[in-house]
Amino acid sequence: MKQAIENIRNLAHEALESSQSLKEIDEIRVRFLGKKGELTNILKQMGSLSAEERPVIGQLANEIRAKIETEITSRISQLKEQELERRLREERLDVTLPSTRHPLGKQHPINQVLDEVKDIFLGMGFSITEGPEVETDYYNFEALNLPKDHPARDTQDTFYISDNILLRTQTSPVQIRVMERQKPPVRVIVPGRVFRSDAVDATHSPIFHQIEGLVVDKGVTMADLKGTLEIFVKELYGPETVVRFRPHHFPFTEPSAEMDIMCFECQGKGCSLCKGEGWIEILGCGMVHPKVLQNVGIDPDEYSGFAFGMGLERIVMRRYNIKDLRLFYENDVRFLGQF
Ligand code: 2U9
Repeated sequence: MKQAIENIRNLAHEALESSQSLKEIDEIRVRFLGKKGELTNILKQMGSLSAEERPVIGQLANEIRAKIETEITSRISQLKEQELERRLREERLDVTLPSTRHPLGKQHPINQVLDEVKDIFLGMGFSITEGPEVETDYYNFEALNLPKDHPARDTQDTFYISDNILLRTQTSPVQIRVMERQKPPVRVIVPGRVFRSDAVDATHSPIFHQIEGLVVDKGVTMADLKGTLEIFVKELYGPETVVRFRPHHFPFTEPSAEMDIMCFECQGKGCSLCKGEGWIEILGCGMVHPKVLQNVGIDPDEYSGFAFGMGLERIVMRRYNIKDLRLFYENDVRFLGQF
């Protein structure tokens, strides 16, 4: 029996040495050490031994079992080590290899310029406010000195949802809401989408973006308006930018003006960018109409204010000499990827 046990040790050793998988090792363990394993079978015959032989064989058998188990454990870690090395070898990442480029998305050009404009006005102490796109006739028109039958209403082809509910045609209703809930001083800019049932073409879209601004306080003058807007365009287009104000009319401001900058393409000589004008219209502005202040319970004899509004797409188109506004919405990555 002693020899048989020695044989088992040798057989187990050889089998483990040539084993190539954890599964194989497990089969070897079962074959030799399992309930019906060869070593177990031998031990079952211990009854046939003499009293002096039994402890010797017993001890030898336990030694061999321990040896086989130790060899199984080390063979398992050996195979695992080899597997790891193989994977490290085969899965070695050559970081110098060019990776598959995942084109990174970019901020939409309109949002890029919007953030620039926001930063400029935040820098001048303005806060940013937003408001509902679905508005009432009162906030979008009445409160802005555009009574029901006012002709200017027609200039703005409005999406009416019902008699009194519409999609806002400018962000001004938000400023009305601000003045209702916050007494002067007020110093806000209001960016957002506006809606006009214009036919889509190279310069018109039923949805576009505006930024409007409002300052209301004691003693606010046209000079404050001109100074503030001049700083704005010099920040946006550069310190050498030349501006001019042309008298204009808006129902919600009096006096009103439109502000142009000298064309940065032709320095005023006239070119395709400025359509030969030499000047590029940037925004409309004016002193808040006293009626508008009264509509929100602000006494125009005590307070005054200025307001302005600009179309964002227009600003971006001028900056990048983009001729067709539809490019902003068609999500053509060849176009968007340029910014
Ligand atoms: C209040 C009072 C006055 C906002 C203003 C403009 C002039 C203006 C146009 C720019 C291009 C609209 O997108 S556009 O077509 N807007 O020219 N907007 S003054 O005046 C206000 C706003 C709110 C309470």
